[in-house]
Amino acid sequence: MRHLMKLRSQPFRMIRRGQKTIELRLYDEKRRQIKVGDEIEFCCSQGREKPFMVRVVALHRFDHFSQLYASLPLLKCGYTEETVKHASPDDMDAYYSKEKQAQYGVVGIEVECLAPTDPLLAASRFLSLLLRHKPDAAGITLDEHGWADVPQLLRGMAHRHPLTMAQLEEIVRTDSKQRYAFNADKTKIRANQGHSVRVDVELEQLEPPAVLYHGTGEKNVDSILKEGLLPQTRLYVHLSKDTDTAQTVGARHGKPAVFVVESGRMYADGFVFYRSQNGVWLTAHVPPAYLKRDDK
Ligand code: HQG
Repeated sequence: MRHLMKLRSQPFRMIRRGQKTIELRLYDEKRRQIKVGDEIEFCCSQGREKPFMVRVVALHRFDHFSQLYASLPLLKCGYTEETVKHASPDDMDAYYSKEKQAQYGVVGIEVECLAPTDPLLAASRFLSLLLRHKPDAAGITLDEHGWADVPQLLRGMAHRHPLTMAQLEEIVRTDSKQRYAFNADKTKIRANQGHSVRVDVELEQLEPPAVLYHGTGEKNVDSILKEGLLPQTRLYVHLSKDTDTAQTVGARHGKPAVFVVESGRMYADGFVFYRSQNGVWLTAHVPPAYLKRDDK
C-alpha cells in the first residue's frame, strides 16, 4: 500500500539525505493503516521540492512521546548532534496536543529511502571515501596533514560525482557530523577524522571525560572483551561522549552493543586521547580492563 505524507522542508531534506530515518507521528486512524513494507511518498509543504518515496522498515509504537524519546535513537528522529542535547518529548506538543497523544498513542515510522537518492548524498559518500580512505579513486593526493587541493578534487570527482564549488560548500556546511573542513581560503579540504590512510590531521590532545562510550555490533562483543578495542582499519578507536551516538554507531554493525570506556582512569594511567574538530574522541587502543558493557 502507498501513503502520502507532508513534511516541512527541514525534515523533508533530512529524510531525503538519510539523516533522519524515523518520522514521529500520532498513531491515529490514518497512521494505523501503515504496515511494514508499505511505501510512503513524502512531499514538501514548503517550496517546490520534488516528492520522493521511502519504504517502511519498522513501526515503533508507544503510548506517549516520553516513552518514545526514552527508547528510540533521537539522532534518527530528526535531531542533530547539536539539537539532541535539548531534545524533549514536549517538543512534540507543537504538533499534537497532549490530549490527542493520550487518545491515540504515538508511532515512530522507520523508513529507508528508495532510489534515486539525493545526488549530493552520493557525492558526500564518495568524498568521505576520497578524503579518508582512497584518494586514488579520483586520482587525487592528500598531503601529510590530510589536505586535498579543492580544484584538483573537483576535477577528480567530475566524471562520477560532478560538483560545483557551491555544492561542495553545501556538503561541508550541512554534513550531519561535520565530517569535513576547509582551510581559511577554501583552497584545501580534509576529513576531520575517520581516516584509514596515514595522515596527521593535527588532532587536539585533551583530557577526556571520566567515561566515554563505544558502539559496536553484538557479534564483536566477545572478541572485544578478550582483546579490547582495536582501531581495525582506521588510525584510532572512535569513542562517543553519549550513549545515543554510540547506539547509532553500533547499529551500523548489526544489533548494537554499547561499551562504557573508563577514559578518566585510562588518562590517569598515561593513555593519550584526542578530540577531533567534530567532537569525536579518539585513542589508539582500549585494553579490556577499562571496558564494561553498558547495561542500560
Ligand atoms: C570493532 C562513523 C572485534 C569496532 C561512526 C567496530 C564512527 C572489534 C569495528 C566512525 C575489536 C570497526 C568509526 C575487536 C574493535 N574485536 N571487533 N578486538 N575492536 N572492533 O567502522 O567505531 O559516519 O572502523 O567495535 O560514526 O564503528 O564514517 O569503526 O565495530 O565515528 O563519519 O571493529 O565511523 O563515522 O568499525 O566507526 P569502524 P566504528 P562516519
